[in-house]
Amino acid sequence: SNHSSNEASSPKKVMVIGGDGYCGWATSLHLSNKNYEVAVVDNLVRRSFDHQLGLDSLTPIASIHNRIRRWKSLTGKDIGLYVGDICDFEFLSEAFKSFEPDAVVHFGEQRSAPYSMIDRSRAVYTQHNNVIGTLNVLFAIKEFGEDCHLVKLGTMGEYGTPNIDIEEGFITITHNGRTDTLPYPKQASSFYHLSKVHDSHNIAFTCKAWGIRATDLNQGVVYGVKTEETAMHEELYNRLDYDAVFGTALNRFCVQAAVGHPLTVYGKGGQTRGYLDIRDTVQCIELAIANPAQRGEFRVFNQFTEQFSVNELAALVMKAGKKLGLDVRTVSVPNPRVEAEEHYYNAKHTKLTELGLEPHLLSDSLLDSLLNFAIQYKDRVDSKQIMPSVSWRKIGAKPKTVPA
Ligand code: NAD
Ligand code: USQ
Repeated sequence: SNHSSNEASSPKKVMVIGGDGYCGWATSLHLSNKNYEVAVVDNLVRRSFDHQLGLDSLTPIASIHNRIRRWKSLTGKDIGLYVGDICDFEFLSEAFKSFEPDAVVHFGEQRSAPYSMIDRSRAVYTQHNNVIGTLNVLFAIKEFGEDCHLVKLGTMGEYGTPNIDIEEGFITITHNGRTDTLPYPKQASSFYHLSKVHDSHNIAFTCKAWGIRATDLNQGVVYGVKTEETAMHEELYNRLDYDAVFGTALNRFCVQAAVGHPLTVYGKGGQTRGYLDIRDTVQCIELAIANPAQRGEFRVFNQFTEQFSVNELAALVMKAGKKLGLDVRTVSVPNPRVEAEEHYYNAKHTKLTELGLEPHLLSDSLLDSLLNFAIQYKDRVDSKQIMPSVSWRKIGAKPKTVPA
C-alpha cells in the first residue's frame, strides 16, 4: 500500500496503542473526528489495575465496546478495536498486518510512578511491559510497515531536575575544544520514569540502524477531563484518576477541594514540572502525525505548555475554590518520593508551538469547570484513596499482596 504522507484521497490510518486510557481515548476520538481512520489497540490492563488496587475513576466510564458503539451511533464513524497485549508479538503482528497503519501513536504503557514503586514485582512488570512493548512496536514497524511513523509518549521526567535549562531532546556541548550535539542527560526518578529513558534509547538506535521515523513526545503532567469529543455523551466520558497511585497533581487537588480534603502537598512543594490541558495533548498528537518525522529521524518534542510548582498549583486551586464557596486548605504531607523539593527549572517547549499548537492555558474558567465537575461526582470519591501509601524508600522485594 502507498504510505506517502501527502496522499489526499485516502485518510491516514492511525493505530492508537493504549487507546482505552486517559490520553489515548481522548486522542482516538479527536483523530476520528478529524477524519483519520483510527484503530484502538489495548489489553485493558489499566482497568484491571483498578480492580487489583480497589480504585476507580471519578467519572463512571463505559466499556471500550460501548464507547466505540456510542461514537459510531453519534457520528457514523468507525473506530477499529484490537484487544490484546503488545508484549505478545504475534498479536501485535496480526493487528499490524490487518490494519496497515500509516502512523502508530503509542500510549500503551504502565504510566504511574507510584505503581512502579510498590514492590519488586511491580517495578519489573513496569519495565518489562514498557520496554518490551515498545521493542515489539519497533520490530512490527520494521517487518510490516517500514514507512510507518512512530509517535511515542515519553515524559518530561526523563530529564529530572538539572540545575541548567532543559533543551528539547539534545544539547550542544563543547568539551576539550570539540563540539557535538548529544542526547540531553537523563536523570529519571522512578522505575516508571526510567522505563521511558530505556525506550528513548531503543527508539533512537532503531532510527539510526533501520531508518525508522519516530517522534518522542516528552509530555508533562496532563490535567483536565473534557475534550470536545468526550463531552458529547456520558458513554464517551474519559476517566479521571484522583487516587494516590494513578491520580496526578492538579486533577487530585481539584477532587480534594471538592470533597473538603486538604490539598496534599508533598514535602516543601517546590517541585516544579511542565503541565498541559488534555485538550492540548490531543492537539499535539494530531500535529505530530500531520508533520511526520523523516525516515531515520529521531525527533524529540517537549510536550507541555506551562510550568508550575506544587505550591503554585495548590494556591491556584485554593483561590478558585474560594470563588465557588469551598473552604480549601493545604496540608504538608511527608514526601513519599525521593525528589528535589526546591530546585531550578526552565524547560524549552517551542517545537510544537512552531508546528501550530494553540495552547489552552490554565485559567480560572478551566479550574472552575474542573472543580464543578469534581463537585458533580464527589459522591463517588473514596477518601481512603487520597493519602499516599507508596514509599520510594521502603520498596522491597517482598510482594505487597494487600492494598496498603
Ligand atoms: P493510562 O494508564 O490511562 O492509559 C494507558 C493505556 O495503555 C491503558 O488503557 C492500558 O490498558 C494500555 N496498556 C498498557 N500496557 C499495555 C500493553 N502491554 N498492551 C496493550 N495496551 C496496554 O495512561 P495515560 O495517562 O493515558 O498515559 C498514556 C501515555 O502517556 C503513557 O505512556 C504515559 O506514560 C504518557 N504520559 C501520561 C501523562 C499523564 O499525566 N497522564 C503525562 C506524561 C506522559
Ligand atoms: N505531588 C504532590 N502531591 C500530590 C501528588 C503529586 O505534591 O498529591 C507532586 C509529586 O511529588 C511530584 C509532582 O507533584 O513532584 C508531580 O507528580 P504527579 O503524580 O502529578 O506526576 P508524575 O508522578 O510525575 O507522573 C505523571 C504521570 C506520568 C508522566 C508524568 C509527566 O503519571 O505518566 O510521565 O506525570 S512528568 O511529571 O513530566 O514526568
